[in-house]
Amino acid sequence: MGLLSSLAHPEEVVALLKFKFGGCETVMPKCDFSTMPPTRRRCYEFLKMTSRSFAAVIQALEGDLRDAVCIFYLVLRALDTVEDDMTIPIDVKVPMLKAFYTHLRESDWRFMESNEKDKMVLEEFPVIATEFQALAPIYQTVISDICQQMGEGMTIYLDQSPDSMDDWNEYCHYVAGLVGIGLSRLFSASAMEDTVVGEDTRLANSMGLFLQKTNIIRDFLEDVLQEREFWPKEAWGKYGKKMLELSRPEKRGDAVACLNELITNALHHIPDVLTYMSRLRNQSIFNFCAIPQVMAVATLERCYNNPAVFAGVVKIRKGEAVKMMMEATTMDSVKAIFSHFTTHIKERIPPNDPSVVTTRAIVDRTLTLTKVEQPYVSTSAYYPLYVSCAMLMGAIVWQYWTGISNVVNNVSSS
Ligand code: D61
Ligand code: MG
Repeated sequence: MGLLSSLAHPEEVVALLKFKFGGCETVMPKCDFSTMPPTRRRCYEFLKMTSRSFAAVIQALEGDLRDAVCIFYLVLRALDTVEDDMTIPIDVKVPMLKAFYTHLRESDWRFMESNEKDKMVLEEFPVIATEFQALAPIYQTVISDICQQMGEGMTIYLDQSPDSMDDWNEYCHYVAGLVGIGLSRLFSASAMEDTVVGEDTRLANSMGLFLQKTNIIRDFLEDVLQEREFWPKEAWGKYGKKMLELSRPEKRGDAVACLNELITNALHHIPDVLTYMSRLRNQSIFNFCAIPQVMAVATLERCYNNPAVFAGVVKIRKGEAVKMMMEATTMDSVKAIFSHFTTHIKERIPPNDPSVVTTRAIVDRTLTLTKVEQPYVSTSAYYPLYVSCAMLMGAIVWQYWTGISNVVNNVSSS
């Protein structure tokens, strides 16, 4: 959503101006590329080219963890670019995904037949492999292990969509839960976080599932129009024979009921997400983990009970995103943001929605877990101020206008 949409939310305009004029250096210190070997600098260029949402938070990580997470991202993005490429035949794709991790220890493997937007990470894979081999052995082990497991898992869902809710959890585990588990092992291996962070795989998995389910819910139309079906049949099968039917205007009621059911399912990961983040001790790691999570809950609120999901991709405003990015730096402010958007969902639960009881239960549980002193301030709290400012502005403009018209009248009458 463009910048203009934030004009009606002055506190977002303030955040955008702060962001524009370097107010987020504390949250997102820029890293200096001048001293880096060319292959490493090229990897950070790949990162900026392939990830809108993770590039800045990865670059803000401290110590040798930053390079490890950057390479981890590029290796998995390269693997995913093979998975997503609908022009690669399945009988070629399956062995490619299963053997992908072996290329990390080679010096010249590359793939030149991709038609995907991120194909550069496959065409210049030797650059990524070189930087992988320069990482500390413990980081190499984690990245290679996760890449192997994800490649295996991706082959299971190449020619079938998730059927049951358990299948949905399993698919999201392979493509995102494993990322959370790998990152947590990297955090502990860097000694910047306790060993429990890397050992508690259930919480780490939930961090990934909350993000991936949010993406799958939001990207319904974009995906279904490319015949990519990631919504579980157990949910949409109640309303039609084909997932695409949900996009028909005459099916909007059913579609929104299915949407609310999946959002309700995703909200059940919030207690784990909050527990996971409450264990983090390093500020740069906390910001890195918290920012994608608060963006996700804001996106779920925007999608909840919203028929626009079936007419296009619903996004949160740029100003809203920047405001949250600069505020999601403590557990209390993260809880306040989760509480804010959960309250908005609660206010919009339709009494006749099939998931009403389950939605109310998880919403109330989340509101209990996110009780904090300082609420997350959004537009509504500033209304009185805005109204008086608007009136003042109006008065000034009116004065100015009547002044001009008097002069004009005088001139024209003279
Ligand atoms: C803390 C901080 C970040 C976390 C986390 C915990 C747990 C999980 C994740 C990030 C991953 C969240 C994935 C959500 C976005 N979905 C995708 O990118 C899908 O591809 C998944 C397979 C490749 C995963 C690549 C990845 C993503 C983020 C990372 C990372 C690796 C490594 C380190 C840090 C962040 C989606 O791809 C969209 C696309 O093709 O553009 C798909 O194909 O389903
Ligand atoms: Mg994919």
